Amino acid sequence: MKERTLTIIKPDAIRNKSFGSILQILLDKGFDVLSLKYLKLSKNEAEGFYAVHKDKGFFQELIKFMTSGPVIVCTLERDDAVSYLREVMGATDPKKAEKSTIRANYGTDIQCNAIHGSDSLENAQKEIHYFFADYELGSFQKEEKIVKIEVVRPPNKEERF
Ligand code: RTP
Ligand code: MG
Repeated sequence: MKERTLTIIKPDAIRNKSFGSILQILLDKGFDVLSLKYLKLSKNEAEGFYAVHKDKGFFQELIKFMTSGPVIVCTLERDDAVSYLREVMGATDPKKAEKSTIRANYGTDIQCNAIHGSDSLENAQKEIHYFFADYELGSFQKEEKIVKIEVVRPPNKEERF
């Protein structure tokens, strides 16, 4: 069944320029992007978002990390989006993540692990609305039916320069 989930491409993946590859992986895995923002979280916003971890020993470090630079926040849609995104992301600690996962390939350590994904359908709803109003969530399929989309081939490397 189609579900929506929230992902955040974290500051480490923006800094090391892997965010383009990560977005492409998500598209290749069949996720539709319903909304996307490039923003820098304030301390308050990061603390609110990760409030569930406020009593954990790593909380202050997590907030410092998540506010250390811009992030990309996206609403994704796909069959079984919540659990499938977690599978594609891999374990929290990139060293323990399955080989082909995003965190194994683009994460550095248990904190700088490149990507966030909602951990339940209920939290996905809350997290999506933490960043996006209903009117900002494009309906991918509906728009496809009414708008004739002309697919233009992107230029290859030689043509671009
Ligand atoms: P996320 O919420 O970002 O998708 O990550 P997760 O579910 O895999 O892991 P969670 O336990 O929810 O932890 C949230 C984020 O906090 C940082 N973290 N640091 N230093 C540490 O021991 C530690 N543990 C967690 C990571 O950035 C983790 O993704
Ligand atoms: Mg989590």
